[in-house]
Amino acid sequence: MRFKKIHQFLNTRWGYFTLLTFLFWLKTILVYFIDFHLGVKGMYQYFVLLINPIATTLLLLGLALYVKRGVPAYIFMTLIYIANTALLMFNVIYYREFTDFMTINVMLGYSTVSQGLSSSSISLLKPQDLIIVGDLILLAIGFITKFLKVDPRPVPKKQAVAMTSFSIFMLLFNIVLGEIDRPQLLTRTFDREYLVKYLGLDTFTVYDALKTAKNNHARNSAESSDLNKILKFNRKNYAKPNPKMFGIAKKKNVIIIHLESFQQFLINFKLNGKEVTPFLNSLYNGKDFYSFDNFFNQVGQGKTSDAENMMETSTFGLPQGSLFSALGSDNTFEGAPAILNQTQGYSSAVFHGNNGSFWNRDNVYKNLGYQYFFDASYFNTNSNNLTEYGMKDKLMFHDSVKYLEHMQQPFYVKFITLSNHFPFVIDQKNQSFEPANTDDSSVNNYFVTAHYLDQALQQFFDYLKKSGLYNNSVIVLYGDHYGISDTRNLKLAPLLGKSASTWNSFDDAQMQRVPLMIHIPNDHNGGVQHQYGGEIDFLPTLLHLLGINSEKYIQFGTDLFSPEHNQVVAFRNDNFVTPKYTVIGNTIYENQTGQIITHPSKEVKAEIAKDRKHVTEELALSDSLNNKNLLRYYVPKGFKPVDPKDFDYHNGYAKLLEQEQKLGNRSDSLWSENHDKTTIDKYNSDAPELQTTDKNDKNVSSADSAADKYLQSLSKGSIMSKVDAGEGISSSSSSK
Ligand code: GP9
Ligand code: MN
Repeated sequence: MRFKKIHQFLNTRWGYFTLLTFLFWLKTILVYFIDFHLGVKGMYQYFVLLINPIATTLLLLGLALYVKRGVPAYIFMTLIYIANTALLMFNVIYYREFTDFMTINVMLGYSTVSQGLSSSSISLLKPQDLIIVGDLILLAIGFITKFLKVDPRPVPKKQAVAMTSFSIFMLLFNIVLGEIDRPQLLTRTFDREYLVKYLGLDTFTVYDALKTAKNNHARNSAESSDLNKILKFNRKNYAKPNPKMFGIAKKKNVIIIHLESFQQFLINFKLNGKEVTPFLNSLYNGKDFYSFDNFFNQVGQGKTSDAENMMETSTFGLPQGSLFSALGSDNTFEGAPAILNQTQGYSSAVFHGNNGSFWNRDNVYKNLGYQYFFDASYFNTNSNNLTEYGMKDKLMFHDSVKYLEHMQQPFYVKFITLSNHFPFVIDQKNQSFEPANTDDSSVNNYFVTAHYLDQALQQFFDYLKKSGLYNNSVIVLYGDHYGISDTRNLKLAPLLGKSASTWNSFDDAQMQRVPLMIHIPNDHNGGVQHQYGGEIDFLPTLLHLLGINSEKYIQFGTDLFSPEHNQVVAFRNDNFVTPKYTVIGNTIYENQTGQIITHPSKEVKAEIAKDRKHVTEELALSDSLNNKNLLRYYVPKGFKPVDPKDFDYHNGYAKLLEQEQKLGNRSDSLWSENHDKTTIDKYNSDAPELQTTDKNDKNVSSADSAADKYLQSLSKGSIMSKVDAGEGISSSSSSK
């Protein structure tokens, strides 16, 4: 009886609509769990995941409810269903290869960074894919056997409109749920994975299409006069190198260490009489580092990614969102790794314990010219080793050595830490600092994770010294942006000896200072530098230290060591700081007193007006450069535009070994210098996870096993014997 009723319902239009909606929901959810790794945590996220395919499915299939005639309505609805199934299927296959979702540019074949699906993709099909397409066959059988029949009665228009309205409501509800868990999900677009996790594949695809259309529009409006304005500004803005510093680190390795959420106030700061970061303090107070105490972060919503962009391209992030996410896949960059490679033959790599797709790094790094990207997939990511955003810092540094020691020198490498990230949690066994005692737990714990990072750095530096890298490398430490937000500064104020009641925007602006510390090998003339500057100034500074003139590149910052260095520091919201003043909107504060200048003199007014003009101009020109992708029209003399297709971040480890092998005794890696032996024994780490690593842990060997397979495919016996001899590719993986 019951079955009959259901059968009858299925043979109505609403019945067919319900059936297709249910089937699509079901297979999407199965795919979420079987094929995608969406990092879903907790009940709330599971709930959002379970409902996220519903709204768009109702909306799309609901379009067919407006078609009056029976057969066309069924055909239309089924075609929508097939198209949506195809989108799901292609994404599953694409994900197997790239651990990422297909963007519109990839689908249309316009993407310069990653290929779409090719004929070889067929080999990526798995039997379980029947879940995705099997129902189409069943539906066909249903109609052929007349189990399913076309209902000729049209759906009343009112009902169709009601369904459309309901699905739009659902969609908005879904977006709100996503935004609650991950504020600014749509404006900042951290990661495609997040968009799919919260909003579903369809919404992600539509969102991506809209974004792509907007970008294309901006690009198409580019004119050559736009570039001329920028070139003019660039010429005027250029600060020539300080002859005392130019080239003093020529051909040395460059090791960049990105200190997550690390603010300058932590340096030399004592909490309850104890230094939070004793190791960094020792570097800061010594002469081996040039340390800047008036260096500001200038990030916008793109946070870490904005900092990376400014540090390595000397152009600003965008006024909204993240440049890496929004434009990074397709823009032309003239980034540090490419410049160093082309001028002085540097190799390059990034080490970071999070998924490669976060902030779209897996694509952007190719455009920056990075040869290797060792992301989470290269590390042992068993849950014990992870904290909120990925591998704990102590482990990331330690486990990177395995790859680092095979890099050809000179190298330009970047380590991106992440343990000191909001909400600043680290497991009990890694806590060795008393938290603060305010009523805000993230403020309290900030000191605990900062201390952990400090210890991680100490252990890494100890290795750098023992392995000889310290004396052979420029080492740069910088904080990317604030850890304590403006609103939380009120809680922090008393710890800094200030009162929350008098705390104001001037104080917030001063808190944007972050460390910049530069070690130049065999130079002991460092110490604290007081000139004002920001992240945008780093690249020209570095290039000059390495003996590369920055003049021909389009850069918005200037060399911090140059006597001509411009000390006006722009924030992304047009506010700015100079050595004398802090300007927030129309309010001018005097830095020395923190007081508002209510009646500025003519001279002060003129000075501020000039600085303001500089700030608005550089931000606007940088935006025009990036939004219109103007660097594609500007090729500095001798610079070869980067072709992202030259880079593929799979099998990085094996590729390093292969190259080392090929170079033979011309190899300049640390491993080769160390008589073909590892240097990891020089690394002393107190990380509890390293003492207890389970040798049988399957994840341990994921990178090894990939390397292993790759090497086997090259069938170079000699490399294999080298790998087997000492590289620690576990026997379990090499037997695969
Ligand atoms: C994640 C990390 C954090 O990979 O770099 O980025 P953030 O949230 O600081 O921008
Ligand atoms: Mn960050």
